[in-house]
Amino acid sequence: MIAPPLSDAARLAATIRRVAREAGATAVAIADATRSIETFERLAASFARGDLQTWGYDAAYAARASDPAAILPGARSVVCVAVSYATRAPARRAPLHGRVSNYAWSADYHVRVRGILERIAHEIDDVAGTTATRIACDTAPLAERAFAASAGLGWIGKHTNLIAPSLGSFVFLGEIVTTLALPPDIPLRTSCGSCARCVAACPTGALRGDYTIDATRCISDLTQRTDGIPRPLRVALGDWVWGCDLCQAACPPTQLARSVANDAFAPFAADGAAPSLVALLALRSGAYKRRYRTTAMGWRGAAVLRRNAAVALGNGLDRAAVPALAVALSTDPHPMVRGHAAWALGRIGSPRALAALDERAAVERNAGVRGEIAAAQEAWKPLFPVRR
Ligand code: B12
Ligand code: SF4
Ligand code: SF4
Repeated sequence: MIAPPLSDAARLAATIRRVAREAGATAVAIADATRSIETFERLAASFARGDLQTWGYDAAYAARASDPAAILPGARSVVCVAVSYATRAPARRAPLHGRVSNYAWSADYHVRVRGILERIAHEIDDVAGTTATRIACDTAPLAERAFAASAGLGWIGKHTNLIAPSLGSFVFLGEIVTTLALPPDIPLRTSCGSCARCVAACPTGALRGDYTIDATRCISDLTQRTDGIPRPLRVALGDWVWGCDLCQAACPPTQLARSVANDAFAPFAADGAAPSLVALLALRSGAYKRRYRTTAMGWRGAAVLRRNAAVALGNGLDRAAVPALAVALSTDPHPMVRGHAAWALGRIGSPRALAALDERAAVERNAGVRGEIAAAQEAWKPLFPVRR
């Protein structure tokens, strides 16, 4: 039998796939750029519930993110790539060391994924001539998971991440929106069925089990906030200082894909995945820029990492952390860090920790920090009523 000739669009799609793989994409698929009403409704419902409160997304954002034409007038196709960042698990963690999520312990993925996308976009320009393209990887209002799912790149799990067949969910996404009409791929017909392991693994109850998330409870969001971490959620953070992998680590398709390892995303340094919390608590702006500017942890500032280190030290319940926390409480220039150090000292609750709280209570002027100190002391009052 003689194979029918490929149309120009199909030939171009095949070239795009080849170039994408050569450039470093682990998987590539194409979606129609038609506005998705289902995506709009899901996003708008999530924002109306307040799930993404910390991100300020609203119905207008939902309308833009579900319509590629909002970022590129005349958009016809969305080329979606997945870049695996699965890497071998780091060595066992040591006491007084925190935990950084898989996605942030190496070179900033935005840079790498953008490089791949730019190469594909150049190819499209070269081959197709007058087409317009727009690149997206966290940088444009586009529901990246939804378009990747509609391209058949994978399916959205109850942990809300896109799971790619044989790669699992440890994949970054990136898209090229183009005015070129390319033959779209077919969406997968897969769902989680009765599995709910990710829901059980989530320590904060962020996952509802209906493919939605209350992101205000997600550790990934909490560790990136620039204001305080709500007191009732601090214990659930455990030793995470940036991001969280627990729901994905519990996910069977992701576990099955463990053998896939992309060395481009291996930890920068031994302490990249498990940094010393005492060192992190003392991190100042200059060292922060040198150490973290080239990672996905390099955009919220040093004080956020010091705050997260304080919480993780409090959760470690190790008295060896008390001297460093006492120094942070009395000298850190940022009230948010002093406040969380007070919380951590209260959680450890050793005589030295409680003494540090008493000493600072006598001189602290910031009302927020005074409130944190008082709350930390309060917890111990029934045990030591004569102390104060
Ligand atoms: C804001 C944001 C966050 C927030 C909110 C996360 C969230 N789940 O919404 C926080 C800070 C918590 C976060 C955390 C993480 N993020 Co984030 N994040 C984003 C960002 C910038 C916007 C996401 C957004 O609009 N959320 C709003 C919700 C309502 O929409 P959504 O999750 O995109 O998709 C929903 C709809 O598409 C809808 N949907 C639409 N059609 C359909 C059809 C069906 C059948 C179903 C079931 C659902 C469905 O369901 C989806 C799930 O709720 C995207 C980049 C982008 N522009 O898309 C990256 C992105 C989603 N994040 C990413 C990553 C890697 C992470 C983390 C894994 C990092 C980490 N280890 O800490 C965690 C995962 C936490 C989790 N369980 O979701 C990747 C996800 C890759 C993947 N495989 O899915 C993205 C795509 C960045 C990228 N370019 O690679 N993130
Ligand atoms: S990333 Fe962590 S906190 Fe967020 S939903 Fe997954 S398990 Fe829960
Ligand atoms: S753990 Fe189970 S329920 Fe959660 S995303 Fe993975 S397959 Fe789906």
